[in-house]
Amino acid sequence: MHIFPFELFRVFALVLAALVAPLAFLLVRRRKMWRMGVAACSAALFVLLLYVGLFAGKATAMRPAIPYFGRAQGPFEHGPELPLSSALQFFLHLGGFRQVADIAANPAAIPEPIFRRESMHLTFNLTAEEVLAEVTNGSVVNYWTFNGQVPGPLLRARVGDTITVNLHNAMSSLHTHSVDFHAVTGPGGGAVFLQVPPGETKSLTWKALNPGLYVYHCASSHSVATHMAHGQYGLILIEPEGGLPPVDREFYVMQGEIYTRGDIGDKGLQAFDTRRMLDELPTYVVFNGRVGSLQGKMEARVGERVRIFLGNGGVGKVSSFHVIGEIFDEVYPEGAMGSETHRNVQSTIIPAGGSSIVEFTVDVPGRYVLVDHALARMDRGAWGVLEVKGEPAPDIYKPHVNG
Ligand SMILES: [Cu+2]
Repeated sequence: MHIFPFELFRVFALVLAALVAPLAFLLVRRRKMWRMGVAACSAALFVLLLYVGLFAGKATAMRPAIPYFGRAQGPFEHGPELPLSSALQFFLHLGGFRQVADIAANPAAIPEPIFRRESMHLTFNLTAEEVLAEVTNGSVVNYWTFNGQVPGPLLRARVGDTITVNLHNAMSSLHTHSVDFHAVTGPGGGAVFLQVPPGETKSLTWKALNPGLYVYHCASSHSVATHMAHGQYGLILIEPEGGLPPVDREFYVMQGEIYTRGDIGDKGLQAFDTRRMLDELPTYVVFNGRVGSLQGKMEARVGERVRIFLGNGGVGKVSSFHVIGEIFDEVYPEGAMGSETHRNVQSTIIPAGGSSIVEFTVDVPGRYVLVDHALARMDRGAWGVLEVKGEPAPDIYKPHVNG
């Protein structure tokens, strides 16, 4: 994994130029030292030119998220910017972050359905961990995760269950992390009590009162959005009494955005861009944390019924989820349970911080491409493939060879 810290180099270049320039000025004023003065001037000029040459093309490189004398308008003490000390700590501890070969949650890794009649007490262990991983070939991003994957694991419980969550924050983390479960009834969805500094663990027990498919996410300072834009989100399914109707295949797909100072496909370590996040102009829009994350992991056979648990970590965009060549026989709009489902739907909306469940039977073999139908986002990475194998069905889909 190539993680040369261009961002650090940029900061050093500026600091060096800032130090050398006044030194040069002082030396030139003391005439005896004019040779050294000229040398220092040249050095400052060289550093400045190098800086301009390397970074002037980056449109957002010098734009602060909030103007230098401005103030964020959120309810919290902090704005969305990570403090400079945080950036320095990051580069100093670069070697201490675990490098994850594949950040993507496996879309087929789903806990077993729950059909039991009685409610029970379940325990879920989550670990907040800051890691390094590729968002696409050669582009490395500092992800903040639950359990070292994006999205965090799909958790599955039943309405009426009592759930204990143990949230551990890895020793290598630079930030306090937390979790807000949208399935929790109570202050902060748990986040009020689950603010966990690095190396510590905190626990909360809560009762699942409502069935549905719910987002959980980190809700810690530097704005909640900053933590979510680093990848800290996942889904928890609270099954209704008696469970969901049985299907043949279940998958777990969650959309999210990645904001970097570099542009699409830029190589090396990519610094987080708060301004882009505020402007809601993501560099990448992806399913399960990275470009191509679902490749080779979503398969079904002709005649099988498929269910996809969908979520959207955002942090800025609403997803118009669509499977090219399929019609959703059934949709649980916004992940809601207990009301009527929608039938025969082409695209379903997944709100930022919300969910949806789609079900369909696959009738014709082939490759079915999952997209956000705001289709320019495909080129930012929002696509995946469901591979359907089996016998052709010419009564439904029959290609003709003409001429
Ligand atoms: Cu966090």
